Amino acid sequence: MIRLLALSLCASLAAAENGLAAWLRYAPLQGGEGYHSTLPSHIVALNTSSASPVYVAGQELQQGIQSIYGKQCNVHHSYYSASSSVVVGTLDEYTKAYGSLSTTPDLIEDGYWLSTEGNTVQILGKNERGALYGTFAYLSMLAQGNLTKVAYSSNPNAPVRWTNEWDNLDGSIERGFAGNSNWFANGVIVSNLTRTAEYARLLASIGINAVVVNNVNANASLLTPQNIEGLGRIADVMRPYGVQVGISLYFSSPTSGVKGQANLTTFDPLDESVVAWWTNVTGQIYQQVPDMAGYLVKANSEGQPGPLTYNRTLAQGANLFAKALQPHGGIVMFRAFVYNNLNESDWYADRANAQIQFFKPLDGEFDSNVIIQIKYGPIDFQVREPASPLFANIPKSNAAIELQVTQEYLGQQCHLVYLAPLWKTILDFDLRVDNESSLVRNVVSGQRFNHSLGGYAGVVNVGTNDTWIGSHMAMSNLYAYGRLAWDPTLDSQYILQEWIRLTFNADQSVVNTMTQISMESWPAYENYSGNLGEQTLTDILYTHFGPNPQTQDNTVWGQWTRADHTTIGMDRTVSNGTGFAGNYPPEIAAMYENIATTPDNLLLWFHHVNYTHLLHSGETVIQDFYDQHYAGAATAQTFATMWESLKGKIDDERYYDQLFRQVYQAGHSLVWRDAISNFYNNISGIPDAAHRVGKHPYRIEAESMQLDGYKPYTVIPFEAASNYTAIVTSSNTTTGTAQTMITCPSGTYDVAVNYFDQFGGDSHFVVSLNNVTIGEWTANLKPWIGSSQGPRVLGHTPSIYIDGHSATRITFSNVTVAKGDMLKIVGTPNGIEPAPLDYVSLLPLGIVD
Ligand code: GCW
Repeated sequence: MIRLLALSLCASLAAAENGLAAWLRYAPLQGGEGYHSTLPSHIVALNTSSASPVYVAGQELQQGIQSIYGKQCNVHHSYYSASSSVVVGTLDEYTKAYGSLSTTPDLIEDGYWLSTEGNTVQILGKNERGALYGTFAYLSMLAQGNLTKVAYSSNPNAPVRWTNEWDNLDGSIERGFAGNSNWFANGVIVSNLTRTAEYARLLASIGINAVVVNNVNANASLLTPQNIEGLGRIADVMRPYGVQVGISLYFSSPTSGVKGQANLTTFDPLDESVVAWWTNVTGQIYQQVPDMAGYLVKANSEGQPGPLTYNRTLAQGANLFAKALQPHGGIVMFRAFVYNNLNESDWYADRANAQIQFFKPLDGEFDSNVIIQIKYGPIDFQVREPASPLFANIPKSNAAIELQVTQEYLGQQCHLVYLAPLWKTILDFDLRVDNESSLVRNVVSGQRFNHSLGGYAGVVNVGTNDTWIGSHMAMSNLYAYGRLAWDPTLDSQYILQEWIRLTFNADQSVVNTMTQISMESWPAYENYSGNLGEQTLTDILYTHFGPNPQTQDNTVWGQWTRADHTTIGMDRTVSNGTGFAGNYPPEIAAMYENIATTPDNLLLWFHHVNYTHLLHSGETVIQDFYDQHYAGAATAQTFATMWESLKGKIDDERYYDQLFRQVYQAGHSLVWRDAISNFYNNISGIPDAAHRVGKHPYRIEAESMQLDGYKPYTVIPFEAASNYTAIVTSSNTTTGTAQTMITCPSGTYDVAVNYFDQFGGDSHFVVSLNNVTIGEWTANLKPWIGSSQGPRVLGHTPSIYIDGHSATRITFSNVTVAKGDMLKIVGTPNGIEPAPLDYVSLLPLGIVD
């Protein structure tokens, strides 16, 4: 039971809360002075080298205790006798200095022992890194005002707890929504690595032990002597935090003409010259980075080269690197994300089967330092997927799970989606291999199939933005990722509340409000994007951000829904479909094979059914689609209003930044709701029993207004605009006016305007009633480009089109409107953006549509 200091509730609202300190703010606790006698007076950090994690631990303790409680402690680096102290070091060093503990804690690599009982706080690691982890655990308690007496050991669930960063050498980040790379620019590694060190510190505090610094879509020129030297510098700044560097490799590097390296005519993994090339380059890297963690390889996937070019197996490809790394103690993370383009007219084709087809036959052929890195679901980081069956099919191989902290398909940090509950559905899933308990988390820890290697890879994609990944609230996902990689049995809400107390404060209403928003966020996003196992339904051919369901089908990418006028869903049964369900062990295969035992939330993932098919809930598929999309968007509206209750309870800087995002999300969730509902309403022809879809009594369509200098515009995809139509100015230089007389009863209304904010122009809009302006704005929710950033900037991938990504709502509240008033909108185009407008809603207070 955690006892929090009563006074911690009023943690001070510190200035300059830009997010950079994340959960390591060490915010002063008001009244902290009263606890000085309970806190240590001396810090003993048993290492004198300033580059060692134990030394860093000493500094952190000093800084934390000073900052949180205002107590100044001296740091000593060897045995020191004091009546009250905290000693941090490896168990071995401690024993040498202070003698044995009465009972030796049972520690594995990276594990720690933390005791706050008695006069001396002991923080003892199996290794230095463990000692630092224990230090952060202790500081987390202190920062939460938790001074309870504890004595426990903590060991990581798995040895591999890495992040993957999809940073390109030019400084851009694939699927990054928070600015440019902190470590690459213009093809080389930057000289100022301050943020890189700060990132390592954050990662150490949640138990992450390595960072793969470059994109899996790798570039051979990472391997120039200059860049290898740069990797050494990155490793040097991360090492004091116990964070190792790993790199992604481009499989055909030997033939890529890498400057300063030999250029071969083949990259065949069995060719001796290729083996020698990689052995040599690997040696060069270990010269600069003696503790390099290893390589990450994406081969023969999405256009990347690989061993299949030479008719070699993926195992032969992986083992090429494994052998080069083996003498140095490095690991190969070999990605299972391998698939070919497919033809949708083949009913039996299924991208979800690809991993099994490629990897299952190779089980037993991978070297012992290869880990197969498997995305949590068989497709690609969708809002809901079943656990990848590959976890059950390669018992002789080491396995790791790949999670995505960056919200590529889940709102790109512009929608709040707390991901821990999603990840837990996979980690806690029991695959029933050999009819025995086979939780995914026990497979990746190595426990289930007796492997010493395994673990976690989290795609984070931090950028130069102060918030690290693009929004303050999204950082709960990075925190949760680290905490779950350490201990996947932790509860999602428990982790979240720890994060809230550290990142904001412990005020009960702050904790409760943020908890409610976060815990409702994934279900809400699932409901308004793609429920019933229908995937995220975003635009998979363009930005992966807004709605565009038809992009799923008629492509070679295999993320099909197979929706037609009467039916929808992928038949993945063995009896009549792609056979995917049969990839699971028998108990699970039987569950998914049978429509009656398939959970509703994965129905369309496994079965092709009529829109009128009845769910377990008793509702039809189509009606449930409508209902859930309305329910999800309705929930998203409440996030903004709940957030408003935090005014004055957290710092203004982060309050306003997140409020801006919640308002944006509330508006964009309606875009999602309408787009998906209209799309399926249109294709199925089945009306919404609740008469909502396509019926918007409060809306005035822009195209139905009296237009001058504006003209109607047919939006593609049609469902991204109300009534499928928007208006745009007649040219990119002429101002347009749309007006209409108000026919609704006089009263007070919220006036919502839906417009499109394209990339490539900042149009200006003025809304007036009888020529009295009620609001004006510029459509410039700009995405981050280059290094320009700002607190009111959205980080999602931009769209140059009038579509579901650019569709945006702005609302002016409590406007007095009289019947007969003239509502007028004047739009001034800018750049490529022709001041596009969709509709105006006059909403009686309390109504959102
Ligand atoms: O889903 C796709 C992403 C790509 C990514 C790929 C992968 C790095 O859209 O951006 O490439 O997955 O995971 O390899």
